[in-house]
Amino acid sequence: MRPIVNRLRHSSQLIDYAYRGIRNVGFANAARTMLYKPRAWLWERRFGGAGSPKHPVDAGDVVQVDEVDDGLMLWLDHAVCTVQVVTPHMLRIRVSASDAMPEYFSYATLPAAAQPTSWHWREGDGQISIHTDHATLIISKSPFGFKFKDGSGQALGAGTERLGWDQHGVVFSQKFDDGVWWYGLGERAFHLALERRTYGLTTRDPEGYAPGDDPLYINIPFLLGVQGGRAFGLLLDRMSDGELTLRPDGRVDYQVLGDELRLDIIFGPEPAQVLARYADLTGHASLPPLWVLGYHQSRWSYETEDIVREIAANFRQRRIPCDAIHFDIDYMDGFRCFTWNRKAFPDPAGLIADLHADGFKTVGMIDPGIKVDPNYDVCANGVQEDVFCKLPDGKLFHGPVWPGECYFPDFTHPRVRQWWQKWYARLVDVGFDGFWNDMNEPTIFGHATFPPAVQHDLEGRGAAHWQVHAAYGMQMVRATREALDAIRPEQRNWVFTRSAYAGTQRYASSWTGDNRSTWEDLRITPAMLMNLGLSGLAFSGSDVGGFEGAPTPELFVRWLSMAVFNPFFRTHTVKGSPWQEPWRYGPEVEAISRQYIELRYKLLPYIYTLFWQHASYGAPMMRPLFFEDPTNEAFLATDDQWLFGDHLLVAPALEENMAARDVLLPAGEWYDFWTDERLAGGQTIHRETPWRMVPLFVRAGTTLPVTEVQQFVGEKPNAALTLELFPGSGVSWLYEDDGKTLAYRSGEFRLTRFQMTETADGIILERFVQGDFTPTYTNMRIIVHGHAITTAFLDEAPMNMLNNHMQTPATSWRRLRLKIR
Ligand code: MIG
Repeated sequence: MRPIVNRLRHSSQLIDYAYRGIRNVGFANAARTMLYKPRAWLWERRFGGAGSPKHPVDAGDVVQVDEVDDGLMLWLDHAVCTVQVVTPHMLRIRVSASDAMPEYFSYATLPAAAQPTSWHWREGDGQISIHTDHATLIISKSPFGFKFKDGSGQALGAGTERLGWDQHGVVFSQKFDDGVWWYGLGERAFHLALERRTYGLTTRDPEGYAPGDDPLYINIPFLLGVQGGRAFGLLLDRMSDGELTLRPDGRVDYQVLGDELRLDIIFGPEPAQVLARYADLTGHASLPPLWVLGYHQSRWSYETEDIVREIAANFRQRRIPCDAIHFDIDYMDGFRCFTWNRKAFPDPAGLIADLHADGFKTVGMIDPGIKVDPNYDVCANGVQEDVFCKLPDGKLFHGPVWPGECYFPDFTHPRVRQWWQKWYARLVDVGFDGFWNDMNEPTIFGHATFPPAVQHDLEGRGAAHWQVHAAYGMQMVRATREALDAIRPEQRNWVFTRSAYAGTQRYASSWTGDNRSTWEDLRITPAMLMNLGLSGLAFSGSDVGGFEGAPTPELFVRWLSMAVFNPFFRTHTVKGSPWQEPWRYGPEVEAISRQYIELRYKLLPYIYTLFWQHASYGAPMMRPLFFEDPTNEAFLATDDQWLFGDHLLVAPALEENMAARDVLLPAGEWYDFWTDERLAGGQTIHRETPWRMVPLFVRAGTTLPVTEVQQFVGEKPNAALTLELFPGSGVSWLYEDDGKTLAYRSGEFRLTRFQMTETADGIILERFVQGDFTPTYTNMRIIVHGHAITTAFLDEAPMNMLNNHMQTPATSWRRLRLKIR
């Protein structure tokens, strides 16, 4: 219901969009798009559709059980099943409608995730049970079905209600507890706690979306469940299209094309533990270069060299920090990837060199479609080297996108990923620093994708497109990332993607695509980003100000101040919309935007540490309140505030004309970031929400590392690091390295643990350092919040404190003792 209502409400906008769409794609492409539909229909008639149609059948009973290395092999009436003990906290169940279990292959999971684990099994009473120290699986033999118990013995629902096959592939119904809270499932334009409804499992370009539209660009079939305060995870690792329904009674109905049900279950009980294990299973994100955490400015498109220069100059003249300018598709020559429109950009290398000299990094877009044009070298060479996807009759598949008819590289082929490298080398030579991969759902104009029968290599195994659909975008960004890593092996490379499948965090970060400049879109954004984070793809952001349409000054300010506390911080907007840079809304909004962007830059040491934590432990940077207490029902449902790392709580205004709002403070004590007021946690407080002061709170006991504002990362060597102390007891971390190379992997990093202890008359701060990296600064500034200091001792030497500020003579100190009033 909701999407339709939304659609109607915004129908004038949509008509406008459609009209602009035709104008943007051109009439020739509009015609090609119309012609693609019947072509696709003919192909489907000739080569078949998705899936392997089956007479409806159920798995049946267990006929025989064999123990194998790391689990059991079960023979069923109409299927085979394997149970693999992956780790003490992780089990993998595979059920296939075939005579023998097919070879295990997954783009999502890492083989190294399996650990030698002690386990045992028993048979009796019509049941088979498998136990590790932290997980139990109980299989009923007649009919076949299973249920789980976690480490505490808590049963996760009543078990399987149906497992079989029909014309849609696998059908599976599992009864979980009706009290389970569900999260994750990748990119969903819904609230954080997933509502009971059906979700599409596919990757798709919605061509603009509203809250409630589903599915979107990313398909991560991973659910995080919380039952009785204990968390578990379910990965339904299938790349083909499917559907998942969360029913009010706790039942989960799942259907997916193909023969195999594959379910990896991960136990916690802490949500953070599930996420850490999920990262071990599907891969950890790597540390991005530090500049990527600065502010990015984009639009579709900054169309000429002069415009790009003017945008860049404005940031510097107006002293609004900015690290990156994005080049959307119009920099290309007729949308041919790896070329330049020489009229608009006569000297790209010169332009980028000047931008570099001014401290800007540049990010260029690349789409998967390669224009069918024999005079275009990428196309000609690709045909010659046989890199493009084909139909079963051996003919090259082509379909219309921006450049007109396009061929598409088969990124599931290692040789094709290799081929991709030489073209990226060109753009790297011209100077692009980062890359942006779009349209990789893969999208064909006219709400279409590849026909199901298009052939893929799938690492030498061979597959039809419908079997790997969700991983096409992932393999594209994998190819891009591997290309960059081969071209610039000493650097950290960064690419971000619109489409993704489980495990994509190994290669790329993402953004939430074509949202709209509306309050309801802003309202849903933190929830979208948090659920992405609970699906392993935490490094993401939204188009600040909204993509489709134009934000009011108020909406722009609110969006920007919200996005300071998102992992990826970029403004972007659609073609034809008004300018959307921070100075377009008058001097007040400009000043406030500057203040928020400066706050982002001040917080970079803290934010960078969050990324290190994410890369190391899989914990998302934006954490739902229930990470504090998964038994708290209010926390389980809250998505208009979140924890940004261990120490900051942000509760932005996400509604129009909002003058004040309620804030849930988790247990413990908190400081108001703006006023230094010390507040008891475990209560709801009311806070005013002026444009300049997004409600922001710091946990008592925090040592918050901040740096001076720079106009871009690395503008000048940091002269000092500031430690902002919020008295209380607690541990804080600071991770530092050179921010750009891979030297940290051989020990060139510095990890500091700050242990703050509140005593009867003050606080003691101890500092423990590990690693070889030497930062550029030679002393530290210390600022104490919320309390007046009477005396200070640094390594027992008395120090002067002026207005709660002091400067350490060196960085080598170990212990700071403060008496406070
Ligand atoms: O069909 O490259 O989501 O960010 O500006 C639209 C043009 C293609 C969609 C992306 C958007 C980008 C736009 N792209």
